[in-house]
Formats: sequence, C-alpha cells, structure tokens
Amino acid sequence: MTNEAFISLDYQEYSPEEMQQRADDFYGLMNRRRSVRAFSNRQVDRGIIDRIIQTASTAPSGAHKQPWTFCVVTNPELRAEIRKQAEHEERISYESRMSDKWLKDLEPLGTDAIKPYIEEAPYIIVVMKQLFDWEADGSKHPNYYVNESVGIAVGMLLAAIHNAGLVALTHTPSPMNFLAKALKRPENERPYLLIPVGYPAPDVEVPALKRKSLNEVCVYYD
Ligand code: IYR
Repeated sequence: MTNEAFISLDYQEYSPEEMQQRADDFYGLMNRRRSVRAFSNRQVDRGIIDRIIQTASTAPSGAHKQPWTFCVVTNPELRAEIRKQAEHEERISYESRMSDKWLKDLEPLGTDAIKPYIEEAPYIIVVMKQLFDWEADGSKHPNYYVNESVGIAVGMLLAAIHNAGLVALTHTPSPMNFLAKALKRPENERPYLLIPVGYPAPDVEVPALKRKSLNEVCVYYD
C-alpha cells in the first residue's frame, strides 16, 4: 500500500434539517445501549459477527496500521478455560487488589468475581492490540497510538453490536495476559478487552444508572 495514491472522497452531504434528524436518531439509538451481564444462549449467525467486526475495523488508526485482532471464541473447552482463569484473577482482585473506594464505586453495578457470561454468551470477542508488526525480514516495525486506535475500534464495535440488536459487555479481567497464552497469540499482541456478545437473558435487569447531562460533559469556547 502506498501513501502517494489519493482517490476522491465518497462523501454524502445532508441538509441541515436532515443532519439534525440523523444526529437525533443516532443519539436515540445509542442512548439505549447498556452493558449487559446476563446472556441468553440463543445462537447468533456468524455473518452478523463478521459484519460487526468489519465495521470496527473501519476505525481510524495511527498511520493506518489497524493494530488490532478480534479473536472470536466459541470453542466450549477454550471458554471454560478462559472463564476459570478470569475468575481466578477476579477473585484475587475483588478480595485484595481493588481498593475500598473502587469496590464501593462498583456496588451499584452489582458485579462480583463470577463470570458465567464467558461461557454462556454465543460469542466472546477477545480484542488484541498489536504493539508492533514484523517486516518481511523478521525485524520489528512499530505501531503508533495503539491504545487510542484500539479504543476507537472497540467503540465502533460496541455501536455496531447495539445497532444490530445484540448486547455486549466490556469486560477487563485483570491482569489479562492469560488470554494471550490461552489463545496462543503471537508475541506482538496484548489482550485489550474481553467482550461477550449475544442476546440478553430473558427479563434481564440492568442498574438504574443516570448519564451525565450535556453541560456536564461538554464545554463550548465561542
Ligand atoms: N474487572 C472486574 C471489576 C470491574 C471493574 C470496573 I472499573 C467495572 O466498571 C466493572 C467491573 C469485573 O469485571 O468484575
């Protein structure tokens, strides 16, 4: 791929009214997204997961390196192993690694060290970040702004999951290097997030959270 080639932008302009409507509609859609911690075992077509991941992979990235790998894990034995190791780390975290303030902050979410969704959701996506790449001669070639790039891609992944009518959770077992081992990932990759994806469990409830108002999150400098 060469940076010297330029093509015309595939741009779609909307009228200001249509723009407002589209912005309102998209906000309405995204404001209904919630993290879900209990999944149905109902199956989801792989084609939908493929498209969601392709959407995430349209994210901008440092020097267009796309420094991510989405590992989609359905294998039951592998998932049982991942759950076992995640719960082991989580138990230590909840019992001794997390501060009292942290545990208190988590109380409204009702989380604990038990992670059944790792086995129950039809898919778990383990997002890997690629710290560097390899040249043909085996030497290392750096990637840039890897955390920013992968964070943006995951944001787009979550939007695509929600848009498709599925639910997800951004789970961060910590420390999570056991994932790289369990999935036999190459040396340039580090686990970033574990995301179960599927239908919500029937009648699932979510914490009654409030989102910050626009004024609390936005400052205009006119
Ligand atoms: N990783 C743990 C703890 C946890 C931490 C934060 I910050 C959360 O927003 C939610 C949970 C867990 O998954 O339970």
